[in-house]
Amino acid sequence: MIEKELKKRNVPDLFFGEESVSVDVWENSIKPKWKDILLTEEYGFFPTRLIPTIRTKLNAETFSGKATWEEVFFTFENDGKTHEIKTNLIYPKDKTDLPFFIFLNFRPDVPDKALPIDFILDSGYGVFIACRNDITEDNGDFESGLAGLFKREQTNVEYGKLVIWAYMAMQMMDYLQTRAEPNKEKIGVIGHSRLGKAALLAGAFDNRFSFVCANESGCSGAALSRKGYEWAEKIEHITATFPYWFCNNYQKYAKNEDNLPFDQHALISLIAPRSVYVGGAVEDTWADNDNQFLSCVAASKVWELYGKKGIVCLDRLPIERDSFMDGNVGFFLRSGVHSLTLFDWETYIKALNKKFN
Ligand code: GTR
Repeated sequence: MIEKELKKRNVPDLFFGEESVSVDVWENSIKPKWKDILLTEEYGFFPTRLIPTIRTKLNAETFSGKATWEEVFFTFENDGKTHEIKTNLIYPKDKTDLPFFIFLNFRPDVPDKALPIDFILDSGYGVFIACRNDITEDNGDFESGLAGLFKREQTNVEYGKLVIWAYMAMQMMDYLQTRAEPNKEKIGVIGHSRLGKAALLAGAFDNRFSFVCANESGCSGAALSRKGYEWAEKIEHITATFPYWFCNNYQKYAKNEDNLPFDQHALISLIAPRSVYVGGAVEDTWADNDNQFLSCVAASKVWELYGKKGIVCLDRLPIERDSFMDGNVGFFLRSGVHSLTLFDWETYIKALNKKFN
C-alpha cells in the first residue's frame, strides 16, 4: 500500500535512475548533485563560514543544583560589521561523555516554560540553545543580525533565513567540538516547525550531526511537496507568506510541484547513514503527516545502501499514536496539535537511548 501511495507522488528517483549504486558513487557523485539542486532551487547557498570570537559566562542559577548553565556569546565580524549572539549551554553537572542536543528555539527564555529541561537533564542529555531571532530576525530583513553580515547578492540562489539558522547550528557544533562535556559522536540538532526545517538542513549539510529531530517540520521540511492534501500547506502558501525563508528560485514551484527537480525526501536522504526522526501531530494537518511519513519511506533506500535500516514501519499510512522509531529513519504521529511537547522529547530521547545504548 505504501508503494502505491508513493507511486502516486511520482517523486524523483534518488539515484537518478541508476540501478546499482555503491556508497562511493552515492557519496562522491550523487549526494553532491542533490546538495547543489536543493540549495539552487529551494534554500539558497550558505554564506562563508566565519570564525566567531567566543566568551562564556557561568550563570549562578543551576536548575536545582543538578546542572551547569553557561551563557555562550558568539561574536561574528565581517566586512566591518559585527553581530553578537547569546546562546545557552545547559548540561548535567560535572559530567562528560554526554549526548547533546543543539536546539534551535523560538523563544530566548531560560528556563523556557515550553522546554522540559528537567526531563532532558535527568535523561543525561545536555542542550545547547539558540533563539531564532537572536541569530537573525524571522522576517525579510537581510540587513541586520547574522544575515546582515554578508553581502547578499540579488541573485535567485542567495540564502534565505532557514540557511542562516542552519549555519548557526553548525557554528554551535564547531564550539561543542572544543568542549569536554559532549561526546562528539552523540551531538544532534532539534527544531520544531520552521526550525525543524532548519534542523534538517543543518543535519543534511553537516555530517557531524549524528542525529536530527525534525518536529512537525511539514512543507519544505520533511513533507513531500507532490500531491499535498487540499488542507495542507503547499509551496504556493509558504512562498507567499515566508518568501524570505528560501532563495528566490523556489517561487518557480508555487502551484508547480510536479516540476520540482527534487522533493523533500532528497533532503532527508542526505542525512544517511546517520539518524533522522520526524515527529508529527495528528491535528497538525497543515504539516501533511502522510507526506512527512512517505518522505521518510522514500529516503530510506539510501540507508539500505549503507547496509542500515531506514524506516521500520507497517505497510499503510500512519494513524494516531503510530511510532515507527526503531530504524535509523524514525517517524511518529502523536495525538494533539502543532507544538514541541514533553511527549515529543520523550519519544526522541527514547529512540536516541536505543541508538546509543
Ligand atoms: C507556519 C508555516 C509552517 C511552519 C509554522 C511554524 O505558519 O506555514 O511551514 O513552519 O509556521 O514554524 O510554526
